[in-house]
Amino acid sequence: MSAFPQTPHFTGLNRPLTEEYDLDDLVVEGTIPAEVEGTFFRAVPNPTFAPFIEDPAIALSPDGMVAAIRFRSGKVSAAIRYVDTPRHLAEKAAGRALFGKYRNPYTDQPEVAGYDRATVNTTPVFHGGRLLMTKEDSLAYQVDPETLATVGRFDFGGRLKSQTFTAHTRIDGKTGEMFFFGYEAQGLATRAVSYGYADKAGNLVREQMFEAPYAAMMHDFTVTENYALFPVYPTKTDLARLKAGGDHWIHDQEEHSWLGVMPRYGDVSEMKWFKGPKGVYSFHMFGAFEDADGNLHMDQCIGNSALFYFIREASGIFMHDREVGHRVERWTVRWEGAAEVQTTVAGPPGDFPVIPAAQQGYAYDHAWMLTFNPQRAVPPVVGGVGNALFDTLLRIDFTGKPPQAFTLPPNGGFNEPVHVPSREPGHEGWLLAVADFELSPDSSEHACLIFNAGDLAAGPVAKVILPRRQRPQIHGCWVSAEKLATAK
Ligand code: V55
Ligand code: FE
Repeated sequence: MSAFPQTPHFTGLNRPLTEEYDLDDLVVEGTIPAEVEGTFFRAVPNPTFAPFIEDPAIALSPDGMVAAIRFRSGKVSAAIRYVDTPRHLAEKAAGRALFGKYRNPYTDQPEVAGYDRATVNTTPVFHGGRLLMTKEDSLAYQVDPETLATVGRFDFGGRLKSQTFTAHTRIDGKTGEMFFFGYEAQGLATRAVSYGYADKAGNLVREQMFEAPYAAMMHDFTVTENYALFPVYPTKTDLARLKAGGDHWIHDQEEHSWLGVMPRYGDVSEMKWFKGPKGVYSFHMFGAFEDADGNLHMDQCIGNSALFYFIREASGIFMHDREVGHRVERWTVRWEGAAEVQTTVAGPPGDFPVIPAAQQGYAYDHAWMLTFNPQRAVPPVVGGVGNALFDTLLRIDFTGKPPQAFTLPPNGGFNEPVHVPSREPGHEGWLLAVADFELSPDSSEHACLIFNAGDLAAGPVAKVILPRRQRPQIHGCWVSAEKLATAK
């Protein structure tokens, strides 16, 4: 096995994990709230073999692993497993990397020509009794929530036409329907976007195809009670570039962003395109909602260029992270109104926005996200896709109340939190987040911290010690014990 490059993508907190494991009876400091009963699933990409080709976007390509932290009657256990995709199994059998650059099959070894390149390394989703591991460049894979064993590729029993399935579905907080999309849905670099939804039980109801203004990285989308909103930002792909062995993504600073809006149960022929600002990018939206005056509002973590430095560099955009102008921004449109989005700054720099699951599709007045403490002078801990972990968990209030925050010690970084609702009226529930602490270049500590979601400044109410190494997480999801009992 060849050695991993000694770059930040493969060293420190990002150094590869070499085991799968199950651990019982974890040590807990403090008291786990009785309402925290269920499983916290996390997508934790892990590079199994050293790459054989230079790739600026290598950080997006590691094999999908799923990590579970299970809370059962005050006892906590943890597990981590690979998703056994054909790609992972082929490389494991060969004992070396066979797949080349991020989303470029023209750079693969000849023996895997035509293979499913899925890594499903981005988001665990639980819907209709199924745990799905997802990534936007492929279909999802179903995983057994109890054993974490891979069930297989998921396409609604052969009914899905799209070749891709987003890592950001939206599950309506009232109806339980899952809305989803897939871009490059008819093959590499196609403008085709699939839009569909499944009923509460997980049955596909409808799937349609539409064309995006250009073939772009459409990472997330939103729904309101009556509309589906598809943001398109100018990080673009191109088939000729891929065939020449080039990079999947080049950011076009001079191109407009767009917001496609259609009735969520309607026909794609009803889509209206609203023009947005030039050159901006957002990975993640908080959510979207309709107000009493017929406006549609969508809140997002946005910046003035591609948000990953490696995509900016590959695009010839030499902009330091400080110059990107990260912020929370609200986009507002009216179905019958002007053909441009109105923008309003609505919060600080940061990412990984979370709203209560019950508010998905409906108005929310507060949310949580990760950010950097602006008072801190030391550089962030190196880790994760962007090589910089957020040090602060933040509650932001859209009604004008001041934010609340909790900052880790200087060697710590947060992964995306999950929200656990409370049954107590007026209680904002609980937030669970894994914190990674760097001790030295080759040692680290990890813990799952539990906060009262309405009182972050009080610090964690409980801390679960994770005694073995973790991998930096992309996204996570919380599945209550009640929902786990519906698993198929
Ligand atoms: C992101 C992550 C991805 C990806 C595209 O966090 C975007 C953003 C881990 O994979 O493929
Ligand atoms: Fe994401």
